[in-house]
Amino acid sequence: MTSPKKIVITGAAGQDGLILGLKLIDAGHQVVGIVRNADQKTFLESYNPRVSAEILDSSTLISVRDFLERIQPDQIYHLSAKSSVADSWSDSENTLQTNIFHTLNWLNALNELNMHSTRFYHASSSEMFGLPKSYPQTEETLLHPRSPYGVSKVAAHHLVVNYRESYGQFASTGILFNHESPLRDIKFVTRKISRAVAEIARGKTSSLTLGNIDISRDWGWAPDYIDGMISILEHIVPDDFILATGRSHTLKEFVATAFQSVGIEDWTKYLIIDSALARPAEVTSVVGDSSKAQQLLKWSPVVTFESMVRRMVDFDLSIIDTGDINKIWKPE
Ligand code: GDR
Repeated sequence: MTSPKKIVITGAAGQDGLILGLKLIDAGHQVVGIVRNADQKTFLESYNPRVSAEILDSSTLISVRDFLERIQPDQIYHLSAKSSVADSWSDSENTLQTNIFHTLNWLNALNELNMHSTRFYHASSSEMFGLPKSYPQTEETLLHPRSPYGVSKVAAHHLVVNYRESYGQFASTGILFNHESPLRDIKFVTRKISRAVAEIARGKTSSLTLGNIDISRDWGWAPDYIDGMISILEHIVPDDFILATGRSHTLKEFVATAFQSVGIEDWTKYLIIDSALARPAEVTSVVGDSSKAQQLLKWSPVVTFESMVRRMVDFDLSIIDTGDINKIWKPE
């Protein structure tokens, strides 16, 4: 075990923040979880009472600076972001403001306070590759984002690298491909599917409406990726790492696997395609090469695609079967 540290998580009430908080507390660390509002604070406190939840507005440098001066953390996982790619066209200004300038405030505050050895992790994204020039994508692949969200992540990613190179900030990035769990919100497609399939299996609904099902993604199991994030920040030097499974599946395959997990083979009759759900520009196909993380961090994903899909559907079935609609998933 590593020595106990004071660790800050921004976006502590999101999927990754919740799982990370549990893992860091289990490892004996002191965790301050930053959230946006009182509802999120109440939620985080009930999910993980051992995390100290705080509301912080990171839109101003002064508020981030004051927070850092008071807390003096050893590590910061900056996960907070406007994370919906689909919403980022209609919410472009907010997406860029939040994802770029809030990240910049953390970097500038650390620099002004001379906290260059405080380890900073940035949640970079496979959405930065967008329309890739080569397959599979590595840390060297040219970036070509396809959404305002993707553009915001490219800018923030480069800022983190730049502050590392300019000021010697211990700043690392994890370029994570899609990673899922039953903590996903239903605005993301995997949970939308697992929820609908469970409802169809129990006769509670009769259809699943999706946009483009020909896209493919490199989907992995979120808790595996959180282990990777921790290894990235524990690595001896700051660096950039892709976390991915190296296998891509179409959305159609995801849907088929979800239906098959409840014994439905003839699933096409439940599917409705609505072109209104298609995006102005699409990330058609991405797949990551995580060789660098495998070699330097000894990281590799454990849970398979089929097992991930089954776990998500099983959890949504358990909500229906127990009638506990407020049930929130926790990793075992
Ligand atoms: P993504 O995740 O955009 O990859 O970003 P999402 O689950 O929203 O979409 C995946 C793909 O599915 C297609 N799709 C649909 N998507 C949604 N949400 N709803 C639908 O009904 C639907 N039908 C088809 C999309 O067009 C898309 O191609 C996620 C987020 O978590 C980001 O924050 C993160 O950076 C990346 O993963 C890696």
